[in-house]
Amino acid sequence: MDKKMLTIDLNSRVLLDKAEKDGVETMYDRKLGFKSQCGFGLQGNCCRICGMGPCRISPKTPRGLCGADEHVIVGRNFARMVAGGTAAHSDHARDIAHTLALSSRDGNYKIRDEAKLIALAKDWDVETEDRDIYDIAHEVADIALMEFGKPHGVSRFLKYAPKKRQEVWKQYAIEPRAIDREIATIMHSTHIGCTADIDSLIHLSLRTSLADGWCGSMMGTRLSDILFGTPTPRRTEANLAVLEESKVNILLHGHEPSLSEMIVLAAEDPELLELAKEVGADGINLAGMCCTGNEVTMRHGVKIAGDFHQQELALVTGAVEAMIVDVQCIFPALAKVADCYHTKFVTTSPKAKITGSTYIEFTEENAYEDAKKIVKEAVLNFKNRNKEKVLIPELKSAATVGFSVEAVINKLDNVVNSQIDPAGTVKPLVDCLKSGVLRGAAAVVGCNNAKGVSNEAHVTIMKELIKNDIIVVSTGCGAQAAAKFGLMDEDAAQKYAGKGLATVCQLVGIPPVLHMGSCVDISRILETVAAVANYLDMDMCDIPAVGIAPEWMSEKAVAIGCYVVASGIDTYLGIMPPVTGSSRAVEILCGELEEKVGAKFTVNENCHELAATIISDIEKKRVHFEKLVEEKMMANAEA
Ligand code: NFS
Repeated sequence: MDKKMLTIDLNSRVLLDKAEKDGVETMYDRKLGFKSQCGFGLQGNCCRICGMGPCRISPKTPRGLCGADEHVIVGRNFARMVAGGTAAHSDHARDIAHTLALSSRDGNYKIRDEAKLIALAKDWDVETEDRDIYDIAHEVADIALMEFGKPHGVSRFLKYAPKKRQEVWKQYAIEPRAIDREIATIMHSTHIGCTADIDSLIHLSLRTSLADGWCGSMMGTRLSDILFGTPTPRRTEANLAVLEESKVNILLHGHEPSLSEMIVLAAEDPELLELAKEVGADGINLAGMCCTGNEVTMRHGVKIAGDFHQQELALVTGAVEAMIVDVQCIFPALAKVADCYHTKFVTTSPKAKITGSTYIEFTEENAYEDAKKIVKEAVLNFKNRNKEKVLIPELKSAATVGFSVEAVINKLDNVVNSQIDPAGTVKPLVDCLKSGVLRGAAAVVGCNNAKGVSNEAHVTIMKELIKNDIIVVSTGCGAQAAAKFGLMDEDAAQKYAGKGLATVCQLVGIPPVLHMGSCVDISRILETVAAVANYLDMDMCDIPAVGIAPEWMSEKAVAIGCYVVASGIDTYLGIMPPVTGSSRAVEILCGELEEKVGAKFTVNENCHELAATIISDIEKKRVHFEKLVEEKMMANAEA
């Protein structure tokens, strides 16, 4: 098989040829090298939880040594994926909370969105009158940090969900308590000799996932907005052609805005710009990958170099002076690829050290100095670039990014309502959904997965949805696919959207696919659906909105899928999770959950079929939604 057929990105194909010539191995070579993947692992019924194993379940050996059957083994493995994902998102939030605790008027980290801080402080009963904003920030940070280990009560963020949804969580006993407690409970319950009941394992998984969506992730997003500013729409460009031959190219890859925000500042430092001149460069060019890329493009318009599957290929351009990473989604293979070029592969976090990298520790206490040191390394490396090895591919697309909940609401509201309600409401969005001009809304999110063709499912599904007047919001590497393929550009609605959506986009001045940020920012999507449901006095499961992860791959994505379903939003996956070893697990996840939480999973690895199912399901959901709307109108008229 030609490995170039494993991606639809033409820049990636050019660089795969170059990698071949340069003798560089990439993920695509490794994929072809694997003849087949382990069937037990794929189905989720290999148990490595205790030292008697691994026990692999088959018709001949239907139980592990302890007697655990396929349902227990699949369920435990699944629950541990949810715990892993929740830990990753939430630990990110914990670091942001610590950063907020360090914020000061004359320090590296300042408060950029005072109104958001004050609102959160009021929600948490923190005194705000006549107090220094930084005192308020520090108290809020302390309360946020308590959310990880508080001994009593449930997440403080649950109250932002519609009342009816909160009732569902209470009734089904999945209100998440402290974040660390939920993760620890899963690790305990899945230890050898604890929970041996698939229903219970999925129940625990949902509760833990809600500690991610409605606590860790939501906290990460809120506190990041407070510290770094709530994103507003801005123009940018996407794909590897954003690298510039004449400049020092620095790639930011990973997840933590506390690092990337400082690198953005350091890259503007006159001293370093002068140094760049001295080494013969025309300046410093920053570009982002994965979720750090999303954070800095949302807030600064920093260009998007590419997505998860392009991290090695970015280095194959031979034009990158430094790849700076912190945590999550970083290929250890980058060390080897960097070795073939002059690129410095700089790791910065004690949580993610990688053999073969240059480790320069970044601490929030010494943030700016650390960031300068890292950028300086990159600038000094410019002179080591081998011009003969440089190939920057040609394609890039323009995009508008930066759609926070506030930005979405204000954009829509300004057109219809500006004189009536300057603060903005979701009414225009609701009206578009009620009238059917927009048939529904879909969040298309998540990673790239080597099980499929890079970007194919994302782009196919998004195009199908917008053609059918379903507005798409996107985060994570899915958002980067949309940006790369022109779906976030000004003319995208005219080119690809159905009449209803195109009209709305033209009127409002938005693309048909809205970039809402990084994966923790899926909490922005939850808040948008919650706001619509609240406005209509409905539950989230009544709204014609769906979640889709066409190319998901990480444990974080499993946690996200679970909390989106637990929030009442039907979720569609383009890659089968490792649960097919248990018929009961599939029955619950893809069926029974609907009775309990009002939503379920649907999986189809054929992206065309998946898109068709989603569109028809949204139309079915509309029948229910329109009936509810009508009932409410009649009730109002009678009253
Ligand atoms: Ni999300 Fe971000 Fe990308 Fe997937 Fe990785 S970057 S947190 S996990 S690969 S979307």
